[in-house]
Amino acid sequence: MPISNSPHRIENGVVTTGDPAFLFDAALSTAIAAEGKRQAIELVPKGPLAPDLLDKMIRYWHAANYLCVGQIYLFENPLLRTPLLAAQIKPRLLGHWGTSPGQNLIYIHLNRLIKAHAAKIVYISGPGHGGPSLNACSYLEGSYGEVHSEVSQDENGMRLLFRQFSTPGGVPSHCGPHVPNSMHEGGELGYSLVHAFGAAFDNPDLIVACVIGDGESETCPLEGSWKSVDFLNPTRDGAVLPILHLNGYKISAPTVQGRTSDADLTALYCGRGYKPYFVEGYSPEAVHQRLAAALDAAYAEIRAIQQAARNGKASGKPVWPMIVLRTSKGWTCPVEVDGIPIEGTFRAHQVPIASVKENPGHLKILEAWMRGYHPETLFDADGALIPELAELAPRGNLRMGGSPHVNGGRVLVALDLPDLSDYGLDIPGPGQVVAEAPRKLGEFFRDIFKRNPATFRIFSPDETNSNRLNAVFETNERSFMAQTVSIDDKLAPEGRVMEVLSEHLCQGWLEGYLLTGRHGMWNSYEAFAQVVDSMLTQHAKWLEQAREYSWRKPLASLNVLLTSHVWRQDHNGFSHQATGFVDNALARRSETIRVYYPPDGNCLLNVFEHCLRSRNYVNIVTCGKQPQLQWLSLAEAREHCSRGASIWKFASTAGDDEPDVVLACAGDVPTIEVCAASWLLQKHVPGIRVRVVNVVDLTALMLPTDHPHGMDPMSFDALFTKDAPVVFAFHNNRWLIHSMVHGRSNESRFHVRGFMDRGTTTTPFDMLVLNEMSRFHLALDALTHVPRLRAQAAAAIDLFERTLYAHHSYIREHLDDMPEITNWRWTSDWSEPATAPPYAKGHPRANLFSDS
Ligand SMILES: Cc1ncc(C[n+]2csc(CCOP(=O)(O)OP(=O)(O)O)c2C)c(N)n1
Ligand SMILES: [Mg+2]
Repeated sequence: MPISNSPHRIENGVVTTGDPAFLFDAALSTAIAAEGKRQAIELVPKGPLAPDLLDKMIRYWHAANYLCVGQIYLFENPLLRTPLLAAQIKPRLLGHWGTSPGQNLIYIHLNRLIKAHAAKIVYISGPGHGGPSLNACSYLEGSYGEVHSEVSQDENGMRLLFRQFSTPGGVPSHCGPHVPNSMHEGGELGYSLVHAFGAAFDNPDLIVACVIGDGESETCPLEGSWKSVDFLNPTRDGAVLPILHLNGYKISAPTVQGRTSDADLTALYCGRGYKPYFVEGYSPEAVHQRLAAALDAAYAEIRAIQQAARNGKASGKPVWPMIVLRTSKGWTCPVEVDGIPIEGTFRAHQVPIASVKENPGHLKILEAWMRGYHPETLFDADGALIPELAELAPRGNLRMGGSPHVNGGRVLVALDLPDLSDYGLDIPGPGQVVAEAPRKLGEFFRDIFKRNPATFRIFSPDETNSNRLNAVFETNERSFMAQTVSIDDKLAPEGRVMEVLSEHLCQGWLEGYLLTGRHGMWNSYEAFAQVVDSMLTQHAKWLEQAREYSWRKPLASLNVLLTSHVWRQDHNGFSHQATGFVDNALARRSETIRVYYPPDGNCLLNVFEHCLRSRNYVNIVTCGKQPQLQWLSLAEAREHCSRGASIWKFASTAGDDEPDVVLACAGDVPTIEVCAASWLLQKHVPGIRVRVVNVVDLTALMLPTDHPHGMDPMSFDALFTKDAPVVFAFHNNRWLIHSMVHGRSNESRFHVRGFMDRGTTTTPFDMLVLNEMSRFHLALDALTHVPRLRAQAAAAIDLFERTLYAHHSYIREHLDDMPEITNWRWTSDWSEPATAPPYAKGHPRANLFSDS
């Protein structure tokens, strides 16, 4: 298609192509309409659509547009069989018209492409507030009624389609999970393109058409998503066809790209690796023809790229087509109402005519608008779309609403997981040796890749090595389509490890990959995972809503590993010390959120195996990557993780007597401190009865009424007793534990220590001291709450306080933690080890890669 840059000219009432701003100049468009030149103001190309097909496609488009207006306004009289009455108008007018005609247009043209080539195409609606459009298009193709049988293709079904839209007990206004052709709601704007790429990975036959709003295009995640093309391999992946919909406006202001010239847009998108096809116009005939031509060309290019790559005739990163579609916002709605321009302006964004029930003049305008689509010629006597139009839609699974890819559970195949016992870390006993917990998990992932070559990926903002998962690179590379040089490490177009320095892309690609029926995980710095708090929220909400529809089949869970966490930012300092990711996730519905704090490597393996088998959850797993003491064998870890929380007998005083104090912990670092606190207490306060409880599944602390994993009261009391004081060391903010144990026996006995946002670049142990969660603080706390032993404890209290002072001076003088801290390990004869604990057998000691 030609890319025009010349200004529009109006000569004898005919507008010739040119400056796109014309279309969005409200005054001008009003003037044209006032002259009665709304139709055919542009030169209409003769092809590629034959006149009969063009006519049918325009009428199909009218049907979809009619249904959108009906959803926003009508309560009764869906086919306007009688004059429209105020009583037939909904009392609350909600919804978004502005984006709908453009999205209907695109949908119908994709249908044509699907039919012509039996192509597998799915549709992602970036501006998902165009819910009316997706409802309408899936209703017309029949996929909507298949999953909502009451919304049948007749007058009553249409009435329900209208009534249910944005009404209590009905469906929401966005392209949520109720829409069969939706795997992306588009409520929070910005994620359409990243989802599209996630869907296309490892789906070689699929084309993901992605409609991007020009407002949406201003968001940073969308801006960042274009680079996904550097990771899309035409040999083994499908294609993404971005369709940038420049209707010129967002809610009430123009858009940056709507006001950018074609030349500048061309430079921008060419630079990003795409070849833009521009389609613009106002006359339906002209736009339909131009869009058909652009889609034909784009489709041919996609297939040519794929064929060349798959036949070995091309390598490297291809230039993929994209479409820039400039149409008028709210196209085909009244040009003006009460003298105020509507069509082609931001005022068409939501409900173009307000107060229709109250204002008879507005009621007439609405009726004229709707009748202008001639519903009596589009729908038959029963209210079904007439057969000559219905035949334009594809059939069965080729319908975009019938595609199994948008109901990913339909194509999901469980992962073939290797036997976990091959990966267990060999440990001589609790707290004797150190290891970097994620190392073995990396080996597990390596072999999952081998067994599941096209359904598993891991995503990371450039941290796979740093997070100690580097065993995956023994048999795999990082995915990369751009240029490589000889010193690059593990970089190849065939790579399946997706490394890009964008948490948005990691989260979004994974979401798209999972929503289309595959498996994966992403790993991140704990602090920077918060970059995508909002995306995680949206995904969780999607899963929560999807549960309401039994026809939506379960998806693999979204797994996040936070392994560079707050307590061990030895290189990085305060900016890297933040724990809020879990806090945000826990605000979502409990049936969807799972939060794990494995205390060591074998627990991490167990937890992750469970996460990879689970469905429809967001699993957040926090476990450090630094060398840390290891506690449980694989079998013990399995037992512990299956309980969610249990008493660690080796660290507790013998016997089943009621303890003086329960020392509880969640998190790998808090676990070390609690075990060390128990060791200190048993060594220095003979006769004390201590119980150590480790919590690996955080939500086990909650009441069963608040979370499906919540412990029943008897089990809870069996761990924590009914009345003993509990000193709880927690990885995260202390208020989280307080809120979770609310309602348990004597909840005021829980004394929690956790991260208090105190940090800097300092030693690992100093971080604990700064946040008052060191073993000494915990031991002192315990003694405060055990009056029975106060007399015997005086010397111990003095020792612990003195050691804290000594720590302060020691680290300033030696720039490292005291030997009694770094050498500490669990000993049941209470001896002080003189050397640091060794690495576990077979653990790669040498740290070849950056520690950061
Ligand atoms: C991240 C985000 N910020 C703000 C909004 C509020 N919002 C809803 S629609 C909209 C305008 C969207 O404009 P555009 O993408 O151009 O869509 P269209 O013109 O097709 O309606 C805005 C800002 C949102 N949904 N998501
Ligand atoms: Mg817009």
